Amino acid sequence: MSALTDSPAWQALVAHRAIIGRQTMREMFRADPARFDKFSLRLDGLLLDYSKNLITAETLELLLKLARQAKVEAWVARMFGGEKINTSEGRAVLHTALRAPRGSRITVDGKDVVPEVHRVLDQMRRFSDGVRGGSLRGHTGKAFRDVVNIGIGGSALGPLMVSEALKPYGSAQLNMHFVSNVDATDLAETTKRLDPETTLFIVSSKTFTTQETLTNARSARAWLVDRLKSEEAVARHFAAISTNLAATSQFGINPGNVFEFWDWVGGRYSVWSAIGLPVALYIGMDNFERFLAGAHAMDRHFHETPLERNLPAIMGMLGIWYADFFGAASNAILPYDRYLQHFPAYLQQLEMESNGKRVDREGQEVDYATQMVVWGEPGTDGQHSFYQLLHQGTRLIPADFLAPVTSHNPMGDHHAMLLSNCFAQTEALMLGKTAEEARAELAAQGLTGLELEALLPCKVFPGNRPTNALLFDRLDPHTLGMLVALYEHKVFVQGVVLDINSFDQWGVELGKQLAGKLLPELLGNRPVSSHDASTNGLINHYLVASGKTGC
Ligand code: G6Q
Repeated sequence: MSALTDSPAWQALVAHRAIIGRQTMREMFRADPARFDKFSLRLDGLLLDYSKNLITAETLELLLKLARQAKVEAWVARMFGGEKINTSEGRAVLHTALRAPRGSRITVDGKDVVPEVHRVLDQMRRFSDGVRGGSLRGHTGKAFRDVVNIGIGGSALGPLMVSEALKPYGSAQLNMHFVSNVDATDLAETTKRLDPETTLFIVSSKTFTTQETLTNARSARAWLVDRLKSEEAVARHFAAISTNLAATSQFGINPGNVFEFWDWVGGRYSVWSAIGLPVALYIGMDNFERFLAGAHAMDRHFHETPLERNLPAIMGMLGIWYADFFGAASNAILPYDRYLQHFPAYLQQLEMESNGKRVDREGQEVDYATQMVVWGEPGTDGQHSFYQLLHQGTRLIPADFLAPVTSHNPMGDHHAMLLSNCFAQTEALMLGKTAEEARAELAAQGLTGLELEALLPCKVFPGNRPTNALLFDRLDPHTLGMLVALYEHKVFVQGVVLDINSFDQWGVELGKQLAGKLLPELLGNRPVSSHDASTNGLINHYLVASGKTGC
């Protein structure tokens, strides 16, 4: 047993789990009409209803004891204070500094980073105002109409998710495109519809060494130079965002179009930095700053609020409750808002790359579950496909339902219908349908005898399936900033309690190394025998089938 699973707080939860296992949420709600008031929290326009969870007041008390045993509050202070808590990379973790107001002071190695952050934000404002206002134009003097972000992972998912989520605030003059995959189809299908004279490329890469991004950037550059018949055009049509300024200059990007960020910003936490430039271009810098302000409001809440009323802490501990004490292996993210269609994919990276680890901070293999698989789809679409498994499958899948009170697109009763589906699903997942209820329903439909008995088991829903509901007034920049920061801090709480470094990603680095290793063999024309039989077989099949080599 590890120190964590052997600890009093963990063992108390193991014992408590057995008691909770004998209760149902149905009974809990029946016994306590004030359950919603007890287990819901409000922050600005955000409501978290966590009353439909398999918890009692005692459960929460025990979960927060575990959080305190792990010294969550002290770790929060260490992160906000710029301590190098990303130990395997020797870095501070300061995405919170990216949304700190002008004039605050946050130091790394004795240096206040806030002025640097605002220097780059000011540069982003000048650039985005210039592009949106038409003073920054392409090589032939035309205003930009299309922006193509070339980047992958943390340098793509954030700008993509936020641009889509804040579409109602987007410029009607600019079309946003995101090219991430090294599959040439991504770039080819994007450029097919573009006019090079009015296209701006943004190459986003923290390291500026990522194979996919640099390959796409080189091909985009060749496309532009070929179409505009000018090497000089690159200076006006390319911008770059990176921590590696030497590499951006080597690539030939005009230094005036290079936006810096810092090694204390993790890729998946970087949308608040210049990596958010495509967002700023699309929604304007004032709205981008509202997005930052929303995140800052959540930072303050997280930093200053006792765990009992702390949204990220509560959500984080509920996740641990299901992953480690109920054996839940996955967590569904179900936004009832079309604009949040990329939110599940965004959280997939944020959560799974941060806490998908198998050793603790001391390098010991853990004997408890870490990150659940995160997945999801928007709204009622999911109801017509995978919700079946949520209701009647054999697995317990805690789910987060997210929905706006007000739609950006009021149209008849659409929004009331959307929300009625959302609320009804959380209710059904909690209540289920007993055999008696199902029997009465079937009897009312006129079924009797063997026919009724045969159908009965299929009509029973076990219920007792936990959900969180996050309601917000409207999906505006401030609210989205709060939501994203809420999940970032939830991940942090879980990482601290599970004794994980949430801020490295060696699994991603492995992919980067492997990609380069095999490539020469595919580019060559000699059969290979240096790998295992399967890998040799795949490479040799490719070489033969693509006509590069004989049999
Ligand atoms: C994020 C990860 C990873 C990274 C991409 C792109 O936290 O480190 O998703 O963002 O691999 O890396 P670059 O920005 O360096 O190109």
